[in-house]
Amino acid sequence: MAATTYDENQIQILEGLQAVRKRPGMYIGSTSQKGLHHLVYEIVDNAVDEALAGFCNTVVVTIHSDNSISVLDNGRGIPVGIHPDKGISAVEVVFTILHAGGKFGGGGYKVSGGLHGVGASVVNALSNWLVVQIYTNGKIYEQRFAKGNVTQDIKIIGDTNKTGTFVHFKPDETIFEDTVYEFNILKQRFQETAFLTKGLKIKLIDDRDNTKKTFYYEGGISEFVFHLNKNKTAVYEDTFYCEGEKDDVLLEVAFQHNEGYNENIFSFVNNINTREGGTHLAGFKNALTKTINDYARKMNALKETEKNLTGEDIREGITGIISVKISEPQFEGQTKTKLGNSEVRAIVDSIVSENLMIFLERNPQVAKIIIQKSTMAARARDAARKARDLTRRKSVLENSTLPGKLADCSERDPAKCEIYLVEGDSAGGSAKSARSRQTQAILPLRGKILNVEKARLDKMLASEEIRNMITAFGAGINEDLNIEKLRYHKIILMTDADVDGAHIRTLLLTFFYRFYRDLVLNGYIYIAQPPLYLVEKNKKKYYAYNDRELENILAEIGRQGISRMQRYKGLGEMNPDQLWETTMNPETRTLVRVNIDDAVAADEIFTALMGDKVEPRKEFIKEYAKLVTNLDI
Ligand code: TTJ
Repeated sequence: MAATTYDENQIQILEGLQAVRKRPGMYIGSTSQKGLHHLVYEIVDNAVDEALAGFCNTVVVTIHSDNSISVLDNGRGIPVGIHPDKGISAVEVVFTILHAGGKFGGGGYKVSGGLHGVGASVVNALSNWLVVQIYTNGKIYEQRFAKGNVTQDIKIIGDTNKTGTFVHFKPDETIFEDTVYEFNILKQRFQETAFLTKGLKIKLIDDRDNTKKTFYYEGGISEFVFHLNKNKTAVYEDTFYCEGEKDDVLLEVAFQHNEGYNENIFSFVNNINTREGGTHLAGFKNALTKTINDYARKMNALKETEKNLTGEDIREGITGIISVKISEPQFEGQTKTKLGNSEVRAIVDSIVSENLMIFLERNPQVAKIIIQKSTMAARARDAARKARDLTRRKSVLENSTLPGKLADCSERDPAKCEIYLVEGDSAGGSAKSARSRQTQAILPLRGKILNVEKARLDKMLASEEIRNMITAFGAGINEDLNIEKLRYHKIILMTDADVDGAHIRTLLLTFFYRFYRDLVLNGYIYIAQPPLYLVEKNKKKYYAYNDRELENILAEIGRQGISRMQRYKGLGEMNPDQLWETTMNPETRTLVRVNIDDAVAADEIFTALMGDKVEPRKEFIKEYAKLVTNLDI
């Protein structure tokens, strides 16, 4: 009887993992670089869970020379005994049954887990080989797999006085398009995880070039806020921090204001970045507005006749983190990164309200600064509103007269319309003659368009380039944004393939991230991919979009008899026909859709480059020169 059950289970397991290998994208999003890195997060998240449960304080992630990955923790170790239902070891269950992670052990939260949170079995299925070792009961246990199949049953291979789990795997190169790990991508993620899991040490080792980084933050998200504000000038020293728990919702909040005008609040649920916010963020915002106003009234900083400070004014220049851990998160929204659990709102609201009032009473200096800053923001906003109502508002946000520079398309269905934002008038001219008039609109942008870092929205509206974009899009901006009115469902950035082009693209992405975030989340923003090289041989033209492609083309057609080889410096060097053929023709072009992570990266680069501190700018340019070019997506 037991044997029959085992067989049936075996068949189910094989079918399950086979399904993963057949449609990997369904389980890890994609098989590109992103999916490849996702495998590491899936494994590390298990160790982080053990840390959150309080049994582990160190995780070591190693990128080996062959681009295999190992993850070691010092937790209790995955149970090595036979699983009661399945008749196989718990280790084997974890690595061969879909969604098995955290199903046993009971108690505690299964809180982490990436966007997909699919578990170690998916990593196993997509690996050429995987070795797991468990250090427990004085012994080292080991089991091996290949493409998800057991190749060595669990066995004792030695003695140890440690406890922990070690997993070493090599992603299957027949499944992943890219099998080279990037240190900086993993570094970014694990630094964030370390900030969100205070007291956990995450060590990242790159054996390919002996790079090492260790992330450990005793102060957790307080240090995260400090880190985010490091290129800015804080207006008070003590970061607000609180933690609390109610009805199985764990909460941590930290914030600090800086001299700038932007609101930068990052929210997380179970260590997952909830880019679209949700009930936890709403609860926090409500508590902040209410408590600051209550305090200001109590202290007579707001007179009876004066109006309340608005949330927007209070959040001007704020940098904050809100992190909740809940056992059954419901994710909603365009990118499934919006927390939907309604009970969380009131819990966050009450914990923050209570702690913030205590903080303000203990730190009257800080309270005073926040109130003053908010009052100034309110005045500036009021003045701007009045000016705008009189002059610009109508013309900019409600006016339907399209900008003179815009060559609009004739189609009226936004779903079929695209607008190219083109760097420079000359490339703009080429694009205008090249385009398909029915569906493609062209808006040329001149020079460096704006400095959104230092400007409030009202000041930005003074820029003609900005006003032209807003009017052309036809959907308002920021809080007034109405996506239904958007005139184009593809907004395509087309800039030169040089440093200036990269800069303008960064500026535009930052602009969209800050003022048109919903368009980014909806996937309406794209980046055109003009070719980098033209090779001509026997009157035939070949275009290469990167160096590798150029090599491939040269290898294929041979280097003899080439009549022309050109490296394009700007779009202006292409005639309209070439521009159409290579970059604008919907049948043949490639567009890269901008995702929210690209926009966040642009915003970070931009803050460092344009913020008010000089030193970080120098540092940044040195350290991240490479990244700026990488952002050329
Ligand atoms: C489960 O409940 C009993 C004690 O051990 C718990 C557990 O599974 N702990 C655990 C799992 N610690 N570390 C892991 C783990 C670490 C890595 C790197 C990979 C995987 C799949 C699990």
